[in-house]
Formats: sequence, structure tokens, C-alpha cells
Amino acid sequence: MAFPVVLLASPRSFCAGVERAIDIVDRLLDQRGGPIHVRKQIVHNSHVVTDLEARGAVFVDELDAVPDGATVVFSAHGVSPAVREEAARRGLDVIDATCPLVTKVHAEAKRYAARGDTVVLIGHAGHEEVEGTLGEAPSRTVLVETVADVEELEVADPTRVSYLTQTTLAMDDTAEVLAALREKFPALRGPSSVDICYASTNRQDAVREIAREADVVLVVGSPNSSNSVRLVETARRMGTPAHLIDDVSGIREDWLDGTRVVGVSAGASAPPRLVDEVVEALGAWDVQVRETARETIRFTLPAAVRATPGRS
Ligand code: 2E7
Ligand code: F3S
Repeated sequence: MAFPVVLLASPRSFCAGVERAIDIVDRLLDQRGGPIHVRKQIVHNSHVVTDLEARGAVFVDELDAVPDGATVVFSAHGVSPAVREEAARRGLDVIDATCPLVTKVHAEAKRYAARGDTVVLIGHAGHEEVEGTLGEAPSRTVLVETVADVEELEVADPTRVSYLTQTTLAMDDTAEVLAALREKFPALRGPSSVDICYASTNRQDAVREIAREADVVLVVGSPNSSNSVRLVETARRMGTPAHLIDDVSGIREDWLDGTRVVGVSAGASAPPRLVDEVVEALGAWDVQVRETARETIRFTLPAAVRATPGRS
């Protein structure tokens, strides 16, 4: 493979919530040794999961696979109160790697439900983040995915409706669903700005920038990574062919036939080294970074893992 130009989207790859979640499991493995149980994939990336498994992490689907009294890490996507209660009942030592920006959405869900509103959550059915947020006020919360869902929606009192969103949605799709909600419920209330997180917003802006110029866009990320899939869709919306690849082995030669400019980005859960490998394999004589934002945000670690000698 050899192409004249690679355009690298920036920001791309790990966000602050993912750095924190992986750091938590890493530190627990250092401090306590394996096995360290993690409920669900810590983040939705096959390479992150495989690497941590090799160090002693054990990923389980539900808490019944965790031995009584053991340490369990909750993934970055968050959990419902029912899961927290089960962990407490079982006497598990919980270390919570939920992204603080998800915790904020849970707090909003509780607040809106407590004031008597129907909470409309815009998100994707079955996604772990959505399952967790829905669980805060299950009897008062409804999930909508599309404008068509909004049209069919019936609520107890149309003057008392609030909305929330999954943190990794595409800004464009969400704006359409939100407009439909506002039209149907003029008194709709919600957060001061949508809950789509800074990392999703920045990565979508950056992929749009490279898609403008590229003949094809490659997004590094696993198929179950919602934010990575949104990056592919965002590039395609610009009229540019785009493909999701888990790593360099996913590149198909025929995608690159006749292309001069290849755009590369990565979802928030995709390790930077996978991007480096992709760029190297493309063999471009010119790699240009297109920076649309600079990220400096960091989240503090839970106290239980903070004190590792020699680490900041
Ligand atoms: C947590 C949250 O692990 P991901 O691929 O998750 P998504 O939600 O995109 O499938 O990416 C990092 C991340 C994003 N959102 C982690 Cl709530
Ligand atoms: Fe958090 Fe957004 Fe990353 S919700 S885990 S900062 S993609």
C-alpha cells in the first residue's frame, strides 16, 4: 500500500473517560494482582480487552459470575441502581470506572424523574450506557431512537417532559430527534446543553474535516463501539466512503483502489498504537494532521486506586 497523502483527524482515539477506566483496571492489577473481575467490557474495544485479559482481568457479563466478596470493576458505560444494589447485597468490593460524564446524566435522570416528569432518553436500545441510565427511573423513562419513535410517543402529561441523551450519539441525528420532541412537547425541558460528550463532539467535528478532503476514511474501532460507528456515519454523511476497522488487518485493498487521499480517525476506545500501525501500513509520503480541537480534560481516579507508588 502506498498513497500520496494521509489525513489524520485530531482529536481521535482515547478520551479522558477511557484513559481513566483502563488506568483503574491497570492499577488494580498492579496493586492486587489478578484475577480482577470487570463487569462487561471495560470499554468497547477488543484490543483493550485482550491486553487486559493477558494481565489478569476477567470480563464477565453479569455479577453472578463474580465470586462473593471479590473486587469488581464497573465499566466506563455505567450501571443501573439495580446492579449497584446486587453488588452491595453480595458484599462485592466495587471499584467504579463509570465515566463521570455518564454519572452526570444519571444525576439528571434522577432529578427529572423526581420532579414528576416523563424522561425521554434519546439513545440506542440495548446499549450498556442506555441500560444503566434507563435503570435510574425505569417507570418514568422512555427510550426513543428516531423521529418516528417520537411521533408514536405517548406520555402521561405532555407539559411535564424532560429529555436526556446517550453521550456518544451523532450530533446531526440527535438534533433531528430533539427538534421533533420540541415540536411535540413545546414545554420540553432538559440539560443546559445536550449530553453528547466533548469527546464524541470533537471526534465527529474532526472526522468531518478530513472527510471533506479525503477519497476514503478509515475509522479504527471495534464494531460494538457506538461512538466509533457514529464516526463512520458522520464521514459518510459528507459523501465520503468510510469503513470501520478493528486494526490494520481490517483494511481491504479494494477500498483504496484509485484513492489519493486517505483519512484516518479512531473512536474514543481505540488505542493510539492501532492508529500508528494503520498509518504506517498505508505508507504515505505525506501525513497531515487536521486538528479541530485540543483536549486537555482529565478525570481524577477513584481514591481506592490512586496511591500507587511511582505513578502520578
Ligand atoms: C463509555 C461511554 O467503549 P466505547 O467504544 O463506548 P460506546 O458507548 O461508544 O459504545 O467508547 C468509550 C466510551 C464511550 N461512552 C465509554 Cl458511556
Ligand atoms: Fe466519557 Fe465521552 Fe469518553 S462519555 S468515556 S468522555 S466518549
